[in-house]
Parts: sequence; structure tokens; C-alpha cells
Amino acid sequence: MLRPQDNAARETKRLDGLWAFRADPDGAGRDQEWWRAPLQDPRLMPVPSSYNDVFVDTALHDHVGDVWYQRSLFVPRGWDGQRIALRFDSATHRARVWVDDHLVAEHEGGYTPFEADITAVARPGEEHRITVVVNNELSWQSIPPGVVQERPDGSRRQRYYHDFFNYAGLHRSVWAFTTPPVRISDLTVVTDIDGSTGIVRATTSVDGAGREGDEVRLTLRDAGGATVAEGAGATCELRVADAELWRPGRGYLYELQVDLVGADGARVDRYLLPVGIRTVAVEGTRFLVNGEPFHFRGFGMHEDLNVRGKGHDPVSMVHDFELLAWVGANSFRTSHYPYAEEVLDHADRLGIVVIDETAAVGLNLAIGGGFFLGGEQTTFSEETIGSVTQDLHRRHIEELVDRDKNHPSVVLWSVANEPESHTEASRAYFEPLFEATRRADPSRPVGFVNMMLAPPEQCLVSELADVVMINRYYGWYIEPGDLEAAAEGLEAELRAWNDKHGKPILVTEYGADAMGGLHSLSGAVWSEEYQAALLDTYHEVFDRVDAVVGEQVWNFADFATTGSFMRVEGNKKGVFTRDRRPKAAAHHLRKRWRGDA
Ligand code: BDP
Repeated sequence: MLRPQDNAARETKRLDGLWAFRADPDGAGRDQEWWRAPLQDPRLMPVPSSYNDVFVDTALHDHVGDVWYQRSLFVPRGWDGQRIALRFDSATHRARVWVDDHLVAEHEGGYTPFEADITAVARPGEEHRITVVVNNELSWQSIPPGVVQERPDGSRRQRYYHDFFNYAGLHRSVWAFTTPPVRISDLTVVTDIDGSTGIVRATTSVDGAGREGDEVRLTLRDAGGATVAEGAGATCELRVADAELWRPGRGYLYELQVDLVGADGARVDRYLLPVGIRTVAVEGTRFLVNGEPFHFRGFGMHEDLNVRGKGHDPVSMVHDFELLAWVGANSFRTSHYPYAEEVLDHADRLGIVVIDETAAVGLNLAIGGGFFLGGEQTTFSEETIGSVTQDLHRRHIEELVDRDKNHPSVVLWSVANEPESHTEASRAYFEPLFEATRRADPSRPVGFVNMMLAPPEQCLVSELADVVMINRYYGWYIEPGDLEAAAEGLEAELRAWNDKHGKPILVTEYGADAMGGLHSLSGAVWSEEYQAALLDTYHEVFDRVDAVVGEQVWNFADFATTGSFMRVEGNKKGVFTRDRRPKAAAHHLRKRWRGDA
């Protein structure tokens, strides 16, 4: 599925702004068919945004169930004769869309886009009512999973196994757009390097009544606009002499222009795609970008902002990238769900390396599960996370790869964060998912993030992965306050991973909570000093273990969670506060990563 774009053959209209909005705690809207008329007593809700924190309304903050969005769409007269579609960049976690009285789309999965062909119902030159119902419930059959509990008074509350607030709503842009009726429907670009020559292999799909004599023509231009290669055909290899490579720290991008041309020579459709020429590979304990060892420095992050929640905001995005540069980071992981596509565009431009993760987080009932839900439960079973969820998980992976496959910044897929991974059931659950990921994209390594309850001698899933990714909290959840013990435990474990697998090790999470402004001369836990000292301790260990090729601190910034005795208005493991002020740890990292602080 290609993103909407404006070019000589296509047009877009962004439907962001204030939409009519109504929460539906009783779930009445579907029965009463609210899409058939203007919403009653609506509030005005900004899109994109999470709806939870925009109003002073705890019921909406903690809402479980459906919410309704509505606005009008004026279809430009000039769109006559075109294919007209709607696209939702994200509706968290599932949605149904109507145009006037017609159901046009249904989608499950809160962080990947979906579209609806509305040509049959959209009349150019007229106005239409668009209604969207968004549902935020998490269950055993959703990714991520959760459980909705009913209180004695009939109200409901959502429990889940992951450590960030279940923000919901229309988090990213909504579009109306056109394509020609016969159109370029997909484009996959894989790049290679042969000496100083860059190779761009492009596969183009065409939809609509494919007509005899139509031809796909490709033109590759450099950043200055000069044509550097041309070719033709649905599968086509372009060779670029003396190619400028996409490198970490320098995101050089070419532009690929794909034209669908009719037998008469007239252009039928066009699509433009930024292309970075680079390779990724794993070799022994090295992670190679363009054949050179790459060391990941950076963070696990979150899409999380005051008031907006997970709503995409270009101002904050650009500022966050500025902070990544300031601190000397060269990479991040999209913990724990696919981020807005604009974020990957920016990483492409700036040469920031991305580990792209699905929303499969909290597939581990050993963490908190039995505790708050009462009694032991098995993570992977037909009563809990079973074949239905696995099927959905596979679709999530496929949608993620489909969306992000052409981003040079994405170098590694993470199929899940901290799932149970020491049981036969977990192995059976994950084996087909690793296969599905490799089928969807044979060009990138695949991994998952292991949690500390499944050390190397117990984990049954790591051998399916190309790299070892681990989150470790020695000195915090284990031996809090004792950095000597932390260093010992960490080093022993890293060496054990290396002995067992001989693969690159990326420490995808390590860190400690610190309350911004809390200082301590004795290095008390929760102080800025302790957080900084813990990171320093880990770094000394990393520098002693050759197989460690990645250090991504948890977290870039403080973020919202549900209430808990372990959380002070959210998770405070950020090296920046939620409003992006540096804690002492940020200066320590800057010194290590840039050497010039
Ligand atoms: C890890 C999780 C992450 C949490 C973190 C923490 O991957 O989502 O926020 O621990 O406890 O287990 O801070």
C-alpha cells in the first residue's frame, strides 16, 4: 500500500483539524447507527491526537470502548474520473469507517495505516459525512493483549501487561486522495553495493485493468536533481556509478520516479520514492551497515507527549531528533509499536538507524499478570494468547513490513518486546512468525527483545533470531542500589549469551528511574546521580565484551503509564524529562557518545 502523495498524477487532501467527537461508554452507537446522522452533542477533538488528555475528564482519560469521530469531506470537482480513497495513518486500536451511510473500511491494529476506496460513493463537487468509530479495548485476541474487567457497578476498566498508557484515538493524519483508475499500487526497493556502484532493484505492481502496452519506466535522480540511472519494467535493476551511500549519520537520498506509461506514450500514473543505497548484514558478532561494523548508540523511545499523548506532532518530532543529535545518538528502537511514518522519513533524511518493532508487547504473564489478575495463567494457550492472536500478530508483522520496507533507516525488525520465551509453547508461537517476517522481507535481519526471566540457558526463541536483543535491569529491578553486583551480573550474562549464540548482542534497554531534580550525594536510587552512575557502570561492562554492538538506554524521555506503586506519574527512566529537559544522565551520555561534552 503506497502512501498518498501530490505529483503530476495524484492529489491529496489532509483531513486533520477539529472533528466532532463523542465517547460511547455504553456502546450504544453501533446499535443506534450513529453514522447515519450528525453526532449528538459532540465535543471538538483535534486530529491527530490521543483523546485521553485533551479534556479535564477522568472518564474520558480512562475510557474503555468506542469513541466516535465525524467530519465532512468536500470532494473537489477536479477529482472526477479519478480513483478516490481515504487513508487513516493510524486508528488505535481498531476502527470502522463510513462515508455517509456506507461502511467503507474496517481495520484492526493501532499503529499501521489502512485505506478505503470510496470512488463508488464519493461524488466530485459534493460534500460527504465521514464517521469513524474507534475502539481501544485490549483482549487476549489483540496485539498488544489485555483484559477488560467489569466492576460491580457495571463500569469497565482495562488491564494490560505493558508499561505505557493505553492512549487511543486518531493518532496520525487522515487523508482523502486520488490515484488514476489504473495505478501503481505497490513498489518495493532493495539496494545493494558492488564496489563503488550502487544497485537499486525496484519491483512495481500495477492495479486496475492492466492494459496491454503499458510500461513501467524508472528514473533515479541524485539529491541535486541530476538523472543518474534509467530503466524500464515491473522488475528493474538500476546501477549507479560512484554511488553516494546512505550511511549512519549521513542520510543521503536519491529520488526514484516510477512512471506508468500507456502504449500511446501518455503518462498513466507516477510515484516518487526517496531511496537510500545501503546494505545491512550480520556476520558473526558484527552488525554491518555497508559492510562496516555498526555500533548502535541511542534509545528505546515512545510516542508520548503531554496533552497530545500519542498524537503525532512535527514540532516535537524535529526537536526530539535535535536532542538525539545533541546527545550523540545514532539510532533508536520504535519501542513498542510502529511509529508515525513521518518519523521514519526524518530518520531516513538524517541517517538515524532504526530498529522497527511491532506492537507485540506484554505477551508475558509472568510479569505482573498473575499478580493483578489473581492466580496463575499460561501466556500461550488457546484460552489466552493462542492461534487467533498469533494470526493477528502475523498480519501486524506483514503490515509493518509492507509500510516500512522502503525506509533505508530501518535495518532490523523486532517481532516482539519481552514475550515469554523459555517455554515450548513460546517457541511454537514464534517460529512461524520469524518465518513470516523473513518471507515478507528477506533483506533485513530479524530479532525479538528478550527479557531477564529467560536468560541464555533457558531462552528457546533467541536461536531463531539473527541478533540477540536483551533488556536488562541489574542495579534496578535486580540488586537495586548495588552497582558492583550489577556489573558482575551483567558481565557474566553478556558472556553467557556470547558463548551460547555467537551473535551480535544489542542491549536494547538498560537504565534506572530518576526523578528530575532529585539529587543525592550518596547516590540514592531515584536520584539523577544514581541513574547516571548506573549507565556509566553498564558502559564499562559493554566496553569489555566485544560482542556487544548496541547500547540503547531505556528511555529517551519520561512517559505516561497507568498508576502503580512503582511509577511516579509515569515511568521516569527518561534521560530527558517528559518536557525534554536533560537529566544528569543526558550529559554523561553526551560525553560518552560525542566525546566533546
Ligand atoms: C521493560 C519494558 C519496558 C518498561 C521497562 C521498565 O520493555 O516497556 O517500561 O521495562 O520497567 O521490561 O521501565
